[in-house]
Order: sequence, then structure tokens, then C-alpha cells
Amino acid sequence: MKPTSHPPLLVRHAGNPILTSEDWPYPVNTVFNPGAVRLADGSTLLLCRVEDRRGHSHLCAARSANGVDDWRIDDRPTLAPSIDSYPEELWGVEDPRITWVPELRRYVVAYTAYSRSGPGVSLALTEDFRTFDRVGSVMSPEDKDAALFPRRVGDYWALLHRPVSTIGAHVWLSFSPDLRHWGSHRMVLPARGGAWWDANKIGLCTPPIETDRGWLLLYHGVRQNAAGCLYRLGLALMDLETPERCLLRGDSWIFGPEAPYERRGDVENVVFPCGFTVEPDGDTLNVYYGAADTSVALARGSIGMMLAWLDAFGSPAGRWD
Ligand code: BMA
Repeated sequence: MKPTSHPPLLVRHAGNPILTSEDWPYPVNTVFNPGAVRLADGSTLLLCRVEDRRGHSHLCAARSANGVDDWRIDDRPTLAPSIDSYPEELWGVEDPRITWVPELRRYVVAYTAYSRSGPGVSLALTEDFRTFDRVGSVMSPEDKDAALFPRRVGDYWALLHRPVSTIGAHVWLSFSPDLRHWGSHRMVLPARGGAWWDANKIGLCTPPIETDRGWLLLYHGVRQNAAGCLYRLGLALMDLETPERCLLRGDSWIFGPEAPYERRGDVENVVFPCGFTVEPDGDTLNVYYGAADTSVALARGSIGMMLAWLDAFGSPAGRWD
């Protein structure tokens, strides 16, 4: 029997929530689920999902020197739906995951485009988060929670995403020569079943985090119960050269809704990270997450401690049932 007690792997910032609708320079309903990057000058940019008072979402950039406070927020939507050219964005754009891609010298933003057929995955490229070149829709509905790996696997770009079928929602990996045409799809991390905290429906949180041991994946599990849904976070480690191979997966969740701003809001009991940054020490991880679909919060952890936790409490593929 594995020991189960462990110090928390993610610790909430005392100033949480760090961004709310009250900080916004124009009227909005809620701000949540931000993508995150550390810019070349060391400052932090969050690309927040902003829900307007129609219920439609757009993305808006907030910049801060220390990644915690004193945010400068764009005074209008930074990436708004462009329905004439991209009709799949009809009901909004949501939940961005940002990857800096050295080969392209640009950021690739993977986001949910909400169309009449449901949510699908779209990509856009940017250098400065002021102008964007859209690739457009790359995964048809229903599919979301996508992020690009920062470099090719062999000759191909690789995208994690989460298609939904009537019998489950699992994490898949797909490959592309040009970011536009995707194939060689394979399921890489299944939702578990039955009573598990991550039964039936899981999805990627932040883009994959590169470590010398492999790609660390932070993913959410959705537990349905009589009161509704509980969104909690777990860890998996994928092989560095063949990221379709899961090396280890944690049995327990590592973070779940506990603070009042995570428990209460437009959607109760949700913690939903879409972005991370790493401090210059190469180990301290800042995880930016949406709390209860209402505000933006920050939790900190150590990549080294997460890997040690997976060694102690993780299971290899084949032992997940
Ligand atoms: C998911 C996404 C997220 C949201 C979560 C909880 O399906 O829509 O944007 O935070 O549900 O409502």
C-alpha cells in the first residue's frame, strides 16, 4: 500500500483571486481560464477568457511585471471572434493554451472555437499578442483542451487535444506537417472509470511542461456526482521523444476546489488552469487557473517535487483501473 499523505504540490497565492471582472476596463461578466507566457523582458502575459454579458467569450491580454499584481489590461478584446472568415467562432473563443515555438519564432495559441456544432479546436499564431494570424479550425467538434508541443516530434508538429464521444472523453495526440492538416491520431491518456476522480472525462490543462524526465502533463478530471461536477487536477508524465507513451500517472488528484472563490461562482467547484510560467530557477512553477468560471487565481509548485511525487505515488500504464 502506497503512503498517501504528502505536502501540497500546488500552494495558492495569498492574494487570490489575482484578477476579477472588477479589474476590467470595459463591462464584462467574468474572467477566467487564462493562457500564460513569460515574455522576453521577464514580465508575464495572461490571455484571459472573458465572458461578456451575452454569454459569449473572447480573449483579452493582461500584462504584469511580477505575474501577480499591477496588471495592465488591454482596453478592448485582444482576440475577438471573427465570424465572417471563421464561422466556427460564432458563439465565442475560449480557454487559450499558449506555446512559444522557437522554430517559428512565434507563439501558437490553441483555443476553443464555439460553433453551432459545438466546441472545436482552432489555432492562431502571434509575435506580440496584438496581431494574430489564424490557422483556423483544426479539430472539428466536439473537441477542446488542446495545446501544441513547442517542437516537432520527428518531422511533425504534435497537438494534444480532447475529442468527446458518447462513451468517454480522453486525451489524444495528433500530428501535422504544417499545423493545418492533422492525422495519425492516437489516444494517449484515457479517463478512468467507475468511482475514480478522473472517470469518464479528462482534459489537458496547461501546455506540456518539458523536464529532463519527460513531458509533465497537468490534466483535469471531471467527477460527476449528485450535486453536479467537480473539476480537479492530476499529473502524468509522457516520454520525451515519444510523447504518446505515458510513463507514469498519479492515482490521486493533486489540487481541487477548496477556497471560497473556487467553490462559489458562475460554475461551482471548478479549478481550471490553461497556462503556466517557470521562474528563472527552472523549477518553480506558476500555474494560472480559472476559479469557478468567475476569476483568475495563481498557485505555485515545484516541478522537481511533482516528479518525485509521481515516482512515489504514480502508476505505469496498465495499472490504472
Ligand atoms: C469546461 C470548459 C471550461 C470551463 C469548465 C467548467 O467544459 O467549458 O471553459 O471552465 O467546463 O465550466
